[in-house]
Amino acid sequence: MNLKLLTILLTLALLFSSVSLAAGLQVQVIDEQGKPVAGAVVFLESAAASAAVKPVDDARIVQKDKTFIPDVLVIPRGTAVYFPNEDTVRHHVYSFSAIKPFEIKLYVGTPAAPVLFDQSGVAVLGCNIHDEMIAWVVALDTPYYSRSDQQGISRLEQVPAGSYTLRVWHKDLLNEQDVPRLAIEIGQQPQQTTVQLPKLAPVF
Ligand SMILES: [Cu+2]
Repeated sequence: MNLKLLTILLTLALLFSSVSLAAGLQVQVIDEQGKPVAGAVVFLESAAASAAVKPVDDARIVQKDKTFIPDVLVIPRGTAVYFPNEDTVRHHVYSFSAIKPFEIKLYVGTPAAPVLFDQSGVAVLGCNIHDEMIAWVVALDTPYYSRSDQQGISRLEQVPAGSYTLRVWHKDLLNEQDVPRLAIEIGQQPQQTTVQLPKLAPVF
């Protein structure tokens, strides 16, 4: 085999291997009336996705001006979350949610120990002092997730080919049963789909 042919074959091999990793999915999230829904958490679940989960570093929800920032934190299961208080008033962060009941009693500054979210699911957080403070930790059993933008568009890149369940969570969904569960096949080619959410009911 001559060198030129070998070079061409190697280039083709590299090209195809990068294509197989780069299969992307674009999802538009819309509401009952067909309007774009921003801030939805779009994710792909499968046994292989679960096995690929790795915690991320430096996940945090800051308290500033008596508000949780961000109000929705999306993390892979197994991630530890810090709760620094940047206000001068004290906060008392807690959750009664099944995946991680906890409380961090009245404090200022950053509590030394982060809270480990080792199970997947959604935890609703509040502050014992300020009733209007609310946040959600969405701990996912997959590394393949993204948030929808103002146009309701979310993009999932670098998803390995395979069979997945496409799910879309939003903080204004009434309950867990309303989270769609759609079978989807991810192949070598980029694809697009639309997910319509049932009735949304804003908490605040
Ligand atoms: Cu507070």
